[in-house]
Amino acid sequence: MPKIYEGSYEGQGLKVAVVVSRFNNFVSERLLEGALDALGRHNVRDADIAVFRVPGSFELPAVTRKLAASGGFDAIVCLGTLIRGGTSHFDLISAEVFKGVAAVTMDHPVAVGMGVITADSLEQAIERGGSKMGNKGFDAALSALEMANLYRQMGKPKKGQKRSR
Ligand code: INI
Repeated sequence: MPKIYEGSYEGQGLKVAVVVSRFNNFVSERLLEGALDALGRHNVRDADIAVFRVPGSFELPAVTRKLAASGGFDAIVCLGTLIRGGTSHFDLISAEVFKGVAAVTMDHPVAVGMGVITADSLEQAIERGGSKMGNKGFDAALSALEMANLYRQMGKPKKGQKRSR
C-alpha cells in the first residue's frame, strides 16, 4: 500500500488570516462571509482568525507576503473581486494579483487559499459570491485548511526556512 498524504479540512488549532479587498465590496463581503462560514464549520476558533482589509485586489499580494513572513499563521485566505471594465486595467491587475499571491506560496511554508473572483460582469461575480456557482470564499478557505493540514503531514519547515521549489 502506498503512503497517501492528503490534508483534511479539520481546522482545530489552526491560525488563519483572511485578507479581503474592499473594491466591489458588494461581492467581496459575501466571499468573506463564505470564508468565515467554512472556517467556523471546520472548527477554527474565532480567536484564531484575523481579518485584514485592503483597498483593492492589487494590495492582496503585499499583505499576504507580510503575513506569510510573520510566521504567525498556518493558513491565509485571499479574497477579492475583479470585474472587467472597458480598458486593460482589469487584465493588468488580475495578472499581478495572481502572480503575486502565487509567488508567496512558493516562497513561504504557509497554506494560501486563493478566493479572488475574476469576472466579465457583475452578474458573473455575484454568481460566484454565494449564488449559482457557489461561494469562492468558502472554497478558498477549505483549500487553505486542506493545504495547511497537508503541510503539517509533510513536516512544515521551520520559520524563515524557504520551501524548496
Ligand atoms: N480592484 C479590485 O479589487 N477589483 C477591481 O475590479 C478593480 N478595478 O477594476 O479597478 C480594482 N482596482 C483597484 C486596485 O486593486 C487598487 O486598489 C488600486 O489601483 C490602488 O492601488
